[in-house]
Amino acid sequence: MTVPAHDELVTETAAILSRLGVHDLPRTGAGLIARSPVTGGELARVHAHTAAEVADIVGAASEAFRQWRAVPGPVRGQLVRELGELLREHKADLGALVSIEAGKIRSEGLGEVQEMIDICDLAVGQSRQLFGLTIASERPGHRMMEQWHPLGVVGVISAFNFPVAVWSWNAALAFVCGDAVVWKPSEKTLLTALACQALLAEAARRVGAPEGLSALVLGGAEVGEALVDDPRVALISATGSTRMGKAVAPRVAARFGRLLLELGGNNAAVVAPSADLDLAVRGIVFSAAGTAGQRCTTLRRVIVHESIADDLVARIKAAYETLPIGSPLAIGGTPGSAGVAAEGVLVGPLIDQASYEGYVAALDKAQANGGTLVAGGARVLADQAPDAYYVQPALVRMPTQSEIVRAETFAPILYVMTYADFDEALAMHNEVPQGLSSSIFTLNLREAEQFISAAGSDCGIANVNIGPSGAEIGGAFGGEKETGGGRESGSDAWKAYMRRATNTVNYSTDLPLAQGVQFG
Ligand code: UN1
Repeated sequence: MTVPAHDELVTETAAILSRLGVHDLPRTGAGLIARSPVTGGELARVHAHTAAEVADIVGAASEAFRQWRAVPGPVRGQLVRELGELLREHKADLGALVSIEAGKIRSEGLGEVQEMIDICDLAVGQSRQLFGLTIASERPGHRMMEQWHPLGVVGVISAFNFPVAVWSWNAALAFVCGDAVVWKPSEKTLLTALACQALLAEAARRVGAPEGLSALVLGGAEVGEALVDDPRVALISATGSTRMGKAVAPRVAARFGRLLLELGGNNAAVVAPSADLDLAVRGIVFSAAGTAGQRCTTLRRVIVHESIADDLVARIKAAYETLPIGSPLAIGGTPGSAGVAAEGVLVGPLIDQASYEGYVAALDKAQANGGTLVAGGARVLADQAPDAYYVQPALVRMPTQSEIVRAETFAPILYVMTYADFDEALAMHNEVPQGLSSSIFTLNLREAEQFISAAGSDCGIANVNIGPSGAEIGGAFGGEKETGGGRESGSDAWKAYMRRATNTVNYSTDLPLAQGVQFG
């Protein structure tokens, strides 16, 4: 697989950005550096905000919120409808930009934009369904009800690995719920954020939404802290590592702000003796090696019955040994070729050197803990792209679920452990600090139902005969324990972006008090 020449990548990126409404970014000078993991080279420079600028942006967003909350929900939905239309129109370019900046293979870059379109569709419908309840009052001539009101400014902090979809899950719902959004994207994916903001600005212009309703703040920890600490930000929705969550959560809690956390996962698949192994292997390989192991839902642990373990491991190993690794896009030759998928490539690069170092350190530790490397584990293409980090997905058999297995390493490493009885498998499954996604491969109805029951998987997502990654947006997305407890996207996740008011209305001529209290 060939890695494109960096200069051609830079030219293509500038052309794509311009079609998306982002023009003339400098290549040198002050500011934040945008890079591509495909080549490891620099793409452009981007303005870095100061804490004072963040405060001004939040101020403008608060002002926009005051106007926007008075716009009827279904009318607010039109903003998101326009965004969805623009995303459909620009899907090829935005998907290519995701591949360039996050290193995703072509179909996954496009898939991420599709996820944005899907949440826009959902949110537009939701804009007509922002409903509360009517509740029976104990008092005659009284009616009790609840309403959902717009919340305020929502601060969105997102990670590099879903550089555009996670923003859209939050933003699409927040806008229909009547909120303003200030977004701090990962410093590793600045260009995709600029492109989304440009598309949103165009949608806002078309519907006449207030100035400042959607804004970006770009920079490092100082910018993040300014956003997190600002009392005018009603909700912080943060996606990233558990370490990041531990830094953000106490600061927001200290000012009684609301939190929606989507943190680390350590997702497992239990593979039972009755499993359809062909299906299980396909599910496992996609979930573990797809996105180069850089999804929060990536499969990191297989807990397989001892009677089929050797067979399953041999099959995963065979699949791993033929996985095409390389540049996601076949850039080069003809202008405009950035949208062309590199033939057959299924595994793109890691995001950066630190990520590669984490992969190497985890594999060393696993082997020091008695693990056996069965497949993969090496860097490739270093001769062609010395500044990029392409690695073979690694398959490691572990004697026990040791410390390194219990930690989330954001790279393609799959640990395999065995079990003898089903209760042991469930106990091992839940015996990690994280609780995002989970899966079981079995044709045994009792095992399947037990796995998704109250006494089964303790994760926010529990699947049967599907791997743990690749959730649809219609369901609530998120997890328990160190994953942070937040829920985004479908089901009733919209309620996180609104505040609930309970109203009691007395339409009688009397004033009965609740609980039978007599006063005077
Ligand atoms: C993430 O990795 O932060 O379920 C989100 C999935 C995707 C979302 C992943 N729909 O894998």
